[in-house]
Amino acid sequence: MSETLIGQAAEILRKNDLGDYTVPTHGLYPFQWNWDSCLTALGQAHFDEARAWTEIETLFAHQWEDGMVPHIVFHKEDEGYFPGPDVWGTGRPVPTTGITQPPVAGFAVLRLFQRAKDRELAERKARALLPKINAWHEWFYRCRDPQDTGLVAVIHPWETGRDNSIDWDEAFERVPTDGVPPFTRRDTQHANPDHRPTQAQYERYIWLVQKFRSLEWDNTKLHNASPFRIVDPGFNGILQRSCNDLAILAESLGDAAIAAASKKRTARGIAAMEALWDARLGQYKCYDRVADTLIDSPSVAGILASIAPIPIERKAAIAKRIETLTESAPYLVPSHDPTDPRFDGLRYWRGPVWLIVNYMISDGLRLGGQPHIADRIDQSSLELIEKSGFAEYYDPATAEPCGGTTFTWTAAMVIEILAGSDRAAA
Ligand code: 9WN
Repeated sequence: MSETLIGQAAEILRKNDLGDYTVPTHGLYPFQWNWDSCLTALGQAHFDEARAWTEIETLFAHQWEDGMVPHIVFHKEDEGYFPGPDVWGTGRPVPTTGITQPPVAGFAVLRLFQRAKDRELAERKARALLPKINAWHEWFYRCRDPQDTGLVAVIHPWETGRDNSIDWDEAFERVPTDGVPPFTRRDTQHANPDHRPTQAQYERYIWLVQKFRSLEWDNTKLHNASPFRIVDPGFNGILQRSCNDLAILAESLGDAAIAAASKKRTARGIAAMEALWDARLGQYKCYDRVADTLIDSPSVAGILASIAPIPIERKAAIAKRIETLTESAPYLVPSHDPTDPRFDGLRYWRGPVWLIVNYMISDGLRLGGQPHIADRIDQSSLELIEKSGFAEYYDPATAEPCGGTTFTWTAAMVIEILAGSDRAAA
């Protein structure tokens, strides 16, 4: 069975491979996405290590001078996606968006490096990527944590990768829609509109893009100018894990300065995360930096934070929290607590299960001494695939496949779960 699934997953990676980058799926997402590519490389490496390094190198070839790594690189024109390069207007030689995405690169690159069979190639590639990833991390703390709190904010829901999460509902009320011209969405032509964000949310997404564009994408201004500034524990947890992993990589490659700076960032971030902990729920919560309040929304962000080297007792509490979720979600891990009346099991990040999220949570909990729940999460991931194929996301109650089909990072995660038995050793 596992050989067949690995074969099917590899076929999807090949089908979506455009040479030096991979599209998440043809039609719905015809460009290169940041965190998709980094996680996809983990799957590619099982067959072709050189190709996996190229996936990440291509992304970093479009890093901005200030250190930011953009959320989409628009390598080729394609009318099938909205908003395209003309809406973003970032003025880059190869167009990109002007916002970023969860920084999984440090985590992915250490994993590629540690398990590489071609040591010479891995050392050369990792050495070249090390200062670039470090510059990205440095950018985060400089531009997205101007008050030096140890935690970074996102300024657009697309940055979190959890675009229409219930976490943003109240904060999004503050984002206006005036001045947004009429537009034609393309996502609803490729996927069921009931599985996608609403029109009202899209108008606010575009308002924010227009606002940042009016500031010429100057990252010294965007954070304070945005009416949407959220500290997301999942996003910060990923950043902390990547800083932690970059420190390990830097030590292996003999770069003491990057190792020391990365360790410091990790330690400060993890200490600051304590302010987001909800002891009653047993998970972290988002913080609204504009309203200066914790957001009362039990989403997977506060569980995903377990990817970071947070204290062992926090991981144990999160494992318990997931046990509780199994009572209302036959398939783990729902992107929102099904007992919350706002939960919607079919609509994108308001309930469905995503395999990349499962992979990162399972990895963090396994490393934190919770192998039992990590195994259950992996098992859910595989059951979803066996039942419903390689979809973008799944209903946690019925396993109904939602969003795009033949999905790249879903396939990459299946290969990792079945073939990446060394992953807990990182
Ligand atoms: C906007 C590509 C991306 C993922 C995100 C997911 C979705 C895009 C969209 O698809 O977002 O970035 O147009 O809906 O939410 O996590 O990276 O797979």
